[in-house]
Amino acid sequence: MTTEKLSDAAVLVHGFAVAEDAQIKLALDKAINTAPLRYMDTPGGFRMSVAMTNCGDYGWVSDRSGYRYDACDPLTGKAWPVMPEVLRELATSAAAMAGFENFIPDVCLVNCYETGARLSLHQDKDEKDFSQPIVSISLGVPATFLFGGLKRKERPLRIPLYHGDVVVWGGADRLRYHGVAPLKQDRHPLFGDLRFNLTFRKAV
Ligand code: MD6
Ligand code: FE
Repeated sequence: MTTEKLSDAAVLVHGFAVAEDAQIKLALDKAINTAPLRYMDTPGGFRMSVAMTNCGDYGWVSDRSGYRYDACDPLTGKAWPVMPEVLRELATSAAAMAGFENFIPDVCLVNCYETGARLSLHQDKDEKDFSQPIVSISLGVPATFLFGGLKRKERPLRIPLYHGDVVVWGGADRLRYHGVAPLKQDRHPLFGDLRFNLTFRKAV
C-alpha cells in the first residue's frame, strides 16, 4: 500500500480498501435495495450522467430547487439507510492516516458511473464545516480524476483512480475544483462495467 501526496492536504492511498471489497459490495447492494440509485437533476435542469444514492444520517440531493443535505430520501420519503459499519470505519481510519483524527462522517454519497458517465468540475461546499475532510473510495472500473485549483479556470491534474484507492482531502485543498472524466469501457471482476465512488462527509 503506497501513499501519494497530491498536494498539501490531499493524500491518495493506493489500494486502501481492496481487502474489504467484497464486504463493501454486500453493504452497498443492501443500501441500494432500500434507497435505489437514481439520476438527479441539476438546478440548471440537466440530468446527471452519474447515478446516485446515499447512506447515513443525511444524503446529498440535487433537484431543480438546488443542492442540499436531507435526512429523507425524496424518492421513498424514508430515512436513508444506516451507514454500514465497515464503510464508516474505513473512512475514519483513512482520514486518520492523512492526519484528520476523529473524523465521524454523517453522509456517504454513492456515485455509480456507467461507461461514458462523467462529473463536471465542481466544489464540495454544501457542508457546514470545511475544517472537516472528505474521504473518497473508488471501486470497480478505473477513472481519471480531475484535480483542479481553487479557481475553476485552473487546469486540473489528471489522476488515475483504481479499484480500492482512497483519497483524503481537507484543509487548504478542501474547496478545490474537481471532477471525473468520461468513464472508459472496461470490466472489473466484482463490479462489472461500473465504477462506484463513495464520498464520506461530515455535512451537518
Ligand atoms: C468521484 N468525487 O470520484 C467524485 N468530491 O466519482 C468527488 O466528487 C469528490 O472524490 C470531494 C472529495 C473527493 C471526491
Ligand atoms: Fe466532489
